[in-house]
Amino acid sequence: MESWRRADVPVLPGSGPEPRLYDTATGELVPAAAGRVATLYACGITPYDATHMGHAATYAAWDLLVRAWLDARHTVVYVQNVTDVDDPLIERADRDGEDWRELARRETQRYRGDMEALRVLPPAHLIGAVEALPVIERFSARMADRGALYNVDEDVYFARSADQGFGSLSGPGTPSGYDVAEMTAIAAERGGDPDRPGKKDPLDVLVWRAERPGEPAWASRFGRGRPGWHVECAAIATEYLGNAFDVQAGGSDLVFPHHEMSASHARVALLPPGGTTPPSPPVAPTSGVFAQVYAHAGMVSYLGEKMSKSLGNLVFVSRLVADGTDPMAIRMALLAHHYRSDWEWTDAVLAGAQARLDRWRAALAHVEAAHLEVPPGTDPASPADPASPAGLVLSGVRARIGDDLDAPGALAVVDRWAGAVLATSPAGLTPAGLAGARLVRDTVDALLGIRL
Ligand code: 5CA
Ligand code: ZN
Repeated sequence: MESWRRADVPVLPGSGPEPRLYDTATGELVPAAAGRVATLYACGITPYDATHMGHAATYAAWDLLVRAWLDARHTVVYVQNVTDVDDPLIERADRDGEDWRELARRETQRYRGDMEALRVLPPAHLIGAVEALPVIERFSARMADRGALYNVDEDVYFARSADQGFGSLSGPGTPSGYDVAEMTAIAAERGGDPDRPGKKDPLDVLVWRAERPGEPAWASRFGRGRPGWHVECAAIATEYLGNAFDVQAGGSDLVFPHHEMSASHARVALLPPGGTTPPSPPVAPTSGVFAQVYAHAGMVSYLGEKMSKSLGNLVFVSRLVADGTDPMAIRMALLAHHYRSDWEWTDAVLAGAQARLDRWRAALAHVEAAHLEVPPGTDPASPADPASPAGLVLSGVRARIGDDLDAPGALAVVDRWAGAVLATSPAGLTPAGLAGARLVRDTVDALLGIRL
């Protein structure tokens, strides 16, 4: 499906450091990309309601990664799915007496607008589950050919016993360290059906759901029905990024079962026919199949609970913007929290972000208002004096973002510059200071996605 429009990204002098990310599977800080072409799969929305601050925070985090990669002179290939057919979408459409396709179309379009407003750079491929049905069927057929699928009535399940690497993202020995009992409890909360009779293992997941009356269904080699959730991402990610890619990203609610299962599906589907998965333990997730690094964002809560479409405690990007909030203040509010921490959205968070944005803009305006002239021949994209205040902002922001996307640290770097500028009397401002202010403006735009 169509992605969204790309905001301009100023090119900064020199190049940034190789960004490092915390890998959920190993607990280590590792280079996010292995080669010159950096590849990212970020799990996308289920479009049955508008983009809330939790979604926005998660996508803003991956946007920092994309921007840091571009600044480190990588070619970036970014893929995101849209779960445009799934239980919650169908349930919401039924509740509201709306066609599920129309609901998905409208909310996906609203999401595009929200991402544009927040200056989140678009993925090269935004892929809906429905348009990817042939890809998902082909991928599922590979799992079937390797003997990993079985039926419960007409529904098709993945036997996790087919993958001896199962658990390598979140199981025993990983930082999450979930045992089977914990996995079973979490699966029940997150769309799984551990108690369904007839399954070989409570943790086996649905790959193809047979048609139910009144539900959307498509013909396939598994009969008429629709795909399960985990196979959707496994199939789309490998189709567009290849068998191995750099980063899979999502909120921490996706660690298990979603990302564990997608990787498990892929290990099985990508085996040579007749093969078995490598012995366990341990099968390192860096074994060359699927994502090499797993990045997870913390949960944003509101009124004391995780912001969630199913709970309904939501603050929507589109509503705030329609009410006159500057999207850059929203983005500033998101970046004021480290992407891996859980945090709570409040009015005070937004007010603080607006004040910070105002202060940065005031600092820029203060320098511009001195009517200085940048000396002729000064190229705004030429390497700045690294020891100048603006040069220190550039290197400081680069260093903080390159270190596991430390946006709060980066904001503090810019705060110090703004404070120093605002404390300087107009007589103390210099032409070099004006060139520097423009470099800070471009740094904040290119690396943080905030336009002053
Ligand atoms: N379509 C699937 C992924 S394939 C899905 O989880 N959709 S979603 O609309 O529920 O969530 C989209 C993204 O936002 C996911 O990465 C999810 O982890 C993240 N997310 C959802 N709620 C929150 C929240 N309260 N805080 C932070 N991130 C959240
Ligand atoms: Zn996904």
